[in-house]
Amino acid sequence: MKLRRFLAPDARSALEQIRRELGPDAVVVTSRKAPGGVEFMAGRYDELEGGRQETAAQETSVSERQTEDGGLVWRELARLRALLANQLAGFAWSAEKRRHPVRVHVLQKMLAAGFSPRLARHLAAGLPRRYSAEQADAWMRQVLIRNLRTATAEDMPGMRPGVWALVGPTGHGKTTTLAKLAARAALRHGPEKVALVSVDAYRIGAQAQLEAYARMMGVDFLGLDDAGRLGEALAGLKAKTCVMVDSAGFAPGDERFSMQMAALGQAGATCLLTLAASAQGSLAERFMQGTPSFAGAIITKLDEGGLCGAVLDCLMRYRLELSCLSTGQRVPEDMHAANAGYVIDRALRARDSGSFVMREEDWAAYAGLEAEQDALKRSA
Ligand SMILES: Nc1nc2c(ncn2[C@@H]2O[C@H](COP(=O)(O)OP(=O)(O)O)[C@@H](O)[C@H]2O)c(=O)[nH]1
Ligand SMILES: [Mg+2]
Repeated sequence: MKLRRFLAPDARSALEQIRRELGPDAVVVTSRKAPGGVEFMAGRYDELEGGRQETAAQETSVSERQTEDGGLVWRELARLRALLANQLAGFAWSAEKRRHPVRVHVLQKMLAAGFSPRLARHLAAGLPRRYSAEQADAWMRQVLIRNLRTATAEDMPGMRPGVWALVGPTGHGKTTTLAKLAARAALRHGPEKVALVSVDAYRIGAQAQLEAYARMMGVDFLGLDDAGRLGEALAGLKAKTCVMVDSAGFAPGDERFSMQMAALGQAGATCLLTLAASAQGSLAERFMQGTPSFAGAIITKLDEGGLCGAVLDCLMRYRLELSCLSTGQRVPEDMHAANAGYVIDRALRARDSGSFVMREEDWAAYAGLEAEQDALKRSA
């Protein structure tokens, strides 16, 4: 590894000089006071890694104790590199804010609405130059709307013949939404042509709740104790135009969820992931990464406020179609066709409150922590 010496009047200008000359991958190995300011010894990280490989090649000839010490040194260097990345990111954030205030405005607005840093950075980087903040807002809105795939009112679950199943985590509104969709299906096809089926044998009272809805609508109800029996049950429901299936709620990694999905798929059901608007991005993403067989997604509880950017972000990145929207508990009223403009405006207007609002000084710290974590991950 080649080390270079940097002398500057203070630490800040030394770090800026290092970044300018060695790039963002620089590692500071030592720093000390020197006549005329501070002296830093720094090198490039890739050269450091070269050094690490050399060490690995020589590993057979060194004692165990030396290897341990070597590990400590590399870990310490990785930590230093992460700290440096943090400081530089803080400077870079302030510089970016001075140089491209509108780009930073876009980034902040998207992050504040709950969109992922990945999508926010991507959009901010693509912002046309010389846009005012107002132009940037309109551009961002349009890009988001264009990238959200939505079903038409005619494509809402239950409008066309078929077997429709709502799946997802517990408590996000599957049963309530299914009842609303079944009510619409009964209006469209006639109540005698619609059946409500529940395969949720986990939650006490889940089937009774759906059965009560079925009675009110005058549609047939069938309760199964296992999704695996849906196929044979459907054989007895051939006369129905629409069969609406309620399922048990599970966490994304739960193998019972995968088994239920497999059984629903085998029975030919069209499965729609049902998520509350304020679901965390990590929850939505884990469902989408784990199960590629969703035909679309339904967003519920839009009336509850909260940030819906994260769910929309996942729909966009995983190219999953938004099927319809639920905006309240009333059956069947609070149900709407998917509308990209409406949900994107809602997402962009939503704000955290109290201690969760990012203040101006938090942003630089946020940028620094992100950079620090990235650096640590890369060194691991
Ligand atoms: N505010 C609001 N509450 C809803 C909405 N959809 C469902 N709920 C309520 O959320 C709770 C859980 O709903 P449920 O349908 O049982 O969820 P499931 O466990 O996924 O079947 C119930 O109290 C519902 O009334 C909605 O769009 N808005
Ligand atoms: Mg339920």
